[in-house]
Parts: sequence; C-alpha cells; structure tokens
Amino acid sequence: MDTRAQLDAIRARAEEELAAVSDLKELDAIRVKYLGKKGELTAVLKTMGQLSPEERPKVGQAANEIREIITAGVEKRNELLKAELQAKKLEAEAIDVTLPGTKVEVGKKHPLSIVLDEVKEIFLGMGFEVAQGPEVEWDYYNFEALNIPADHPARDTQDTFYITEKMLLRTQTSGVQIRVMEKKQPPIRMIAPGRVFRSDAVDATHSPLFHQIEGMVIDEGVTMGDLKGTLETFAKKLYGEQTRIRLRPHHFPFTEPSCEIDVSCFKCGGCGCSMCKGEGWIEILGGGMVHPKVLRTGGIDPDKYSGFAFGIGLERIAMFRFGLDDMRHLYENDVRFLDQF
Ligand code: 2U9
Repeated sequence: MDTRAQLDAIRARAEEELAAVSDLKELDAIRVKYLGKKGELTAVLKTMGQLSPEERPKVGQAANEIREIITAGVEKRNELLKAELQAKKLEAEAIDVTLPGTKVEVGKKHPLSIVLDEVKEIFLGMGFEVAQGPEVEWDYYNFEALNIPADHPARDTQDTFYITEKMLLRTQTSGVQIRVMEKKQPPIRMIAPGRVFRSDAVDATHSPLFHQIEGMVIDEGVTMGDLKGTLETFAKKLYGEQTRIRLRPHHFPFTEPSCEIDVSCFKCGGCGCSMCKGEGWIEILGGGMVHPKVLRTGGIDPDKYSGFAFGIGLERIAMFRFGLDDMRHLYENDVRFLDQF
C-alpha cells in the first residue's frame, strides 16, 4: 500500500471508531492511538523520507488534513459525550418537589431552664439584678468570707472538689454576693443563680452537681420582715395567690438569725397528701439576716446597713413543679423525658 492509501485507511478506521465510541476513556484511547507521539499518523509521517521530492509536500498536506479531520472528530465526540454525561447526571439528581420534606426537630427548654427563667422573672419584677461568678472559686469567697473558717464543722457538710488547697468547685453561689459587695455599696438587690458542686453520692434526691439561686438585699433598715414579705411574694407568684409560707428557726454560719422556709403544699393546699408526705408544708428555701461579720468582710458597715439573704435549690423546685420522683431524670438528657415539657 502506498503512503496515500495508508493515510486514507487510517482516516477511514478513525472515523469508524469515533462513530462507535461510547465513553470518554475510550475516546482518549482513540486520540492517543491516531494522534499521539507514538500514534499511527506519526508512524506514517516518519516514512515520508522514502518518498520522491514531488510527492512529499502533497502527502505532507494530506497527512495534515487527516490530522485536522481526526482532531475535529475527537473534539466533536468529546463534546457530545460530555453533554450526554451531564444530561444523565441531571436526570439522576432530579428533585421531586412533591415528596414530603424531612421533619426538622425543634428543641425545647430544659425543665431546669423553664423554672430558672420563671424565678428570674419574678425577682427581676421586684427590682433585683442577676449576677454571675466563677464556678472554680477561691476558698476565701466560698468559705472564709462567709464566716466558715478552715476548722468550721459546716465545711464537712459541704465537702467538695478541691483544685488546689486554696481553690475549689464552689459549693454555693454565695461568693458572687461577696464579689458584688466588694464592688458596690448598698442599696443592693441581687440574685446569683448557677451551678454548684458537692461531693455527694448520686441518688434520687442528691447529685454532685446541682443548681442554686441565692439572693441578697442590703440597705438601711432592712429587717426579717422584709425577708418574709419578699419570699411570700415570690412563693405566691411561683405557686399561686393561695400559697402561704412559714419560717422555722435554723442555723447558717453566714446569716443570723437564720430560718428554713416552707410553702403550703401546692397540691393539697395544706391538708396533707402524698406530695407533702402528709405534712401540708414543703421546704423550698433557707434564709436569714446577713451576719454582721460577713457584711464587714464584704466592705459594708454593719452599723449603718443590714440585709437579708436566702438560697433556693432549683432542682427541688423543678421536681415539685413537674411531679418528678427522681432528680437523675434532669441530667440524663433522655429525649423521651425532655420532650414532655
Ligand atoms: C452572703 C450572705 C448570706 C445564702 C443562704 C441559704 C440560707 C440556704 C440552701 C437552699 C437549698 C442551699 O441549695 S440549697 O441546698 N441555702 O438555705 N442560703 S441563707 O446566704 C448568704 C449568701 C451570701 C454574702
């Protein structure tokens, strides 16, 4: 076969193969086979030296034309195959807008947050500010400044997690009140809600982590009557107008005098039922008049000012509010439980 005939045969085969090609990989193989450095066309061109000087330019021109034809053919097939691929992809990715959507689960407030927000709202309505402080606290703010020195027996009932000798996870939020006293003079009306830690074994009513809301009012002429009036208003707003409170004498190192405070049972109204264990009363808080020593330590003159303070256990309020029999439900993050609020 002469060179011209060889070129025509290459062209015919290339066109046949291009017409039959069905994917991009095959197409590339065809390109390499005919147009590549080691391809058929190059091989033929290499034999041109054997041609006569008259024939050489003619065959050269013919070879170039065939190269252009095959190149154009490859490009055309390339575009067609790509378009086909794109069409298939679009078909596969088509969205059926008539299908029902994926349900988005909306989160809910945790029961402790529900109760905390209510308590905050009540005290904000009575002119209190909300203050916060560190959960890792100095021994000084957690104990010393609250009239609980190193050898005081109250330390045993509030055993906790020490970080160093002088630093611990706070057992109460009282350090926040001391910090506020150090910064400003009366009148002070504040609550300090937050997490506290005690080295308690876990059971239905105890947890090493729980939440307190402590409160404090300091001004000239503040009395135990103000404490009673404030907490009665709080109890009525939380549990309803019919609610009564009673104060029982108690002892805390940081208040003098001190008391525990019960509310009339919100289920039976005071007759006695399973909720109040037949008592008619439920203990929800403690309080008293801020000890003069504590006022002085906080930089407030006890001869000029007096104040009351109180503490509320948030878990207890939530458990009574929602009728929970086990505190652990509040920490386990089981959606079957949390979904009910
Ligand atoms: C300062 C002065 C006095 C805070 C008080 C209580 C009484 C109290 C308990 C309630 C339930 C702790 O979480 S609980 O177990 N608290 O009974 N707390 S008086 O008195 C203070 C605080 C700060 C400077």
